Amino acid sequence: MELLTNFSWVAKIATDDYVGFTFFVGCMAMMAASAFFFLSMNSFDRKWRTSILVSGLITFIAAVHYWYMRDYWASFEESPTFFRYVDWVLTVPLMCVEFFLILKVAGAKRSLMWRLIFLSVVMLVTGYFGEAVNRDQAWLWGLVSGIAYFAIVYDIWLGSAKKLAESAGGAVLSAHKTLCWFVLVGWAIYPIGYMAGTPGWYEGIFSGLDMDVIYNIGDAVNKIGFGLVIYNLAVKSSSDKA
Ligand SMILES: *C/C=C(C)/C=C/C=C(C)/C=C/C1=C(C)CCCC1(C)C
Repeated sequence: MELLTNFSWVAKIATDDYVGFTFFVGCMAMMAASAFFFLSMNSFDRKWRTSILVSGLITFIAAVHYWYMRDYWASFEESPTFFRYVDWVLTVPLMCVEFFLILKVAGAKRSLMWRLIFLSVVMLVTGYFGEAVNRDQAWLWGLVSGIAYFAIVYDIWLGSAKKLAESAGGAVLSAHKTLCWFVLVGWAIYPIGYMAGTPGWYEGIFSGLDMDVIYNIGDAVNKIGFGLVIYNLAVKSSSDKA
């Protein structure tokens, strides 16, 4: 009986537990966004359905991982680094696929998609090594990760993806531009979280910031934001024709 009364399926979240709070709210937000994207999918022109489906998959995969991360944090009060990076390694390549999908109308090739996917995987695997495996050298892993990140930024802002977006013009070009801003500014939140949570010469600059809170804010902004940009593109280009 003792055991039964002390055992509970839900953990308390203290009022000052910002990590626990943002895991909880993040989980709910990702679930709601997924329902929104999945349910709106069929009201659009065929050519946008895959893009909206992928938006929903991104937030859905995140919702499932947030469910586990919320629990992990509640049980151990430790960063759920492993779940975090599994989530990212599935969802960030899908965000790269979104660039390819919207640029397909301008003749984007699969090679663009694979290049962005490859760079994003390099960025994340090296980040994982710095955060979880070889923390003493976190700055070095972070640097390599950052180079891969800049290669992505270059490709979409100035490289081949940019040229395709320009030839597509109109709503596709403006959606592409907004996604570019998400990658440049929204994704830059992550290296700040990384520096707040790993040892290195940069220690102290971001002290007072909590790595998990920063990552959780970044995920909500970027994953749901990306999806809404695509949603908006589908709305615009469907009403253009009507
Ligand atoms: C939904 C999840 C997203 C959009 C995650 C993005 C993650 C990054 C852009 C991470 C970047 C990193 C660096 C550029 C250097 C330090 C290590 C990372 C992995 C935090």
